[in-house]
Amino acid sequence: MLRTIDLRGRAVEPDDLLAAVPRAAAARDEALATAAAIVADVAARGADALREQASRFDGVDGHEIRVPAAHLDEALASLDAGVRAALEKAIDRVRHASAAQVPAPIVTEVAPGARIEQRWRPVRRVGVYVPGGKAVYPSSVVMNVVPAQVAGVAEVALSSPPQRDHGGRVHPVILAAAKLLGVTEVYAMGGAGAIGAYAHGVGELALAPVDVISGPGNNFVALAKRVVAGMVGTDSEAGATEILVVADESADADLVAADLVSQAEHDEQAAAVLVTASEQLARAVGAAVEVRARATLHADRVAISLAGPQSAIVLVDDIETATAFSNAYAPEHLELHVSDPRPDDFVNAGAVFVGPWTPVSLGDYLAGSNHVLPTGGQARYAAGLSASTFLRPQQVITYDRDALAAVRDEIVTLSSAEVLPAHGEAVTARFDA
Ligand code: HSO
Ligand code: ZN
Repeated sequence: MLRTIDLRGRAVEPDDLLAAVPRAAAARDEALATAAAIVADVAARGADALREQASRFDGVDGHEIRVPAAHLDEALASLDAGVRAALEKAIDRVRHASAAQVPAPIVTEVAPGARIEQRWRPVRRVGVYVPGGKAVYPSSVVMNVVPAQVAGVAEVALSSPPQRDHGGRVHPVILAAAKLLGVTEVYAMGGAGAIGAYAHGVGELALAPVDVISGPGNNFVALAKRVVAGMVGTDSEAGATEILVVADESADADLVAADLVSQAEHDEQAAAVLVTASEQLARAVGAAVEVRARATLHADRVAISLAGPQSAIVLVDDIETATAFSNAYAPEHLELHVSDPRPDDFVNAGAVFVGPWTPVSLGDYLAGSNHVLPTGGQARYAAGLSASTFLRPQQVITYDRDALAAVRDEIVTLSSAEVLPAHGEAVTARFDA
């Protein structure tokens, strides 16, 4: 089901490679207009708009949008003990890694008495979005909330769509994970409307506007984040999952196949790509994928994802071409199954998984790294979620008299050149007395 594209023996440009495995069509203008209308409706009509949207999109009527504390307590009390223990281990590891990644303040003395300090300031209030459509991801609660807490964010709110099968409540495992992390401001709202609510606030729900919205979501959620981007900070877009494996003849074909199938199970639009110079490995992976894809629980979804134009086995001449391909493609997840892995060469990837003992699904749950990563080629310029998503570098400047005197003339010269003499006068005034 995974087609093979043979690009060996010819000079290939990155654009040719990208055309060989095109990603699912980019968001259409029409969807952007719909997302904008939903956001505007929430801005204008608040909770009434959210109730209507829940009825229309989630098939839920008359639910409580603001989740009562008792529902969170109940959910945590009935959480399976094994799931709780696994979540706690994931929380520990993500917290450990995220805390170590918070940058320290840096003081630079650019001249005697001239001091610039850069400090990392957390935003005050964050709205986390956790999807609840095709699958429910309590692991995404961990991946969003923990870095925000570690960054020092004072208020973290969480929202997820109301579930018809759960009497209009948020999925109980999502509620339990929130409670486990001490998040008590939770809303049963989903899609673009939830993003609008976070950006504009909803008086009736006592939902104050947030400073940053984070979390993955469907196309409408991603587009709604673009709509509100001028008002609030947002994380990078995490859309349909992608895995790109670069492998050589040393790779275990069955493990490569297992990892490709693992990400294909997320979504029909998910992309699973193997790039290799080994024809033998390509054949072996193709066969192993066939076996695993048929046997797995979500075989239907996996088959669509693997048969789609976005998934393929790509044969190239050498590891250099494979590297160039990966850098042009900028995958969300990159796995290196080669005898001499060189992760430093792979500059554009949301996260890099090195060697046979580091599958993407480890990173999805327990590695301690974050699984909310840029998709759709955004890894060329965007980063995955981390404490930095919720931190801003701020410069604190302190000059003493002599340090200012030492640059007084240059300031006057530049202010005259810009015909902004009052700028220069603000400096000379300090020495006139
Ligand atoms: N692979 C997904 C994250 C996830 N997997 C959550 C399982 N649960 C996107 O990186
Ligand atoms: Zn996954």
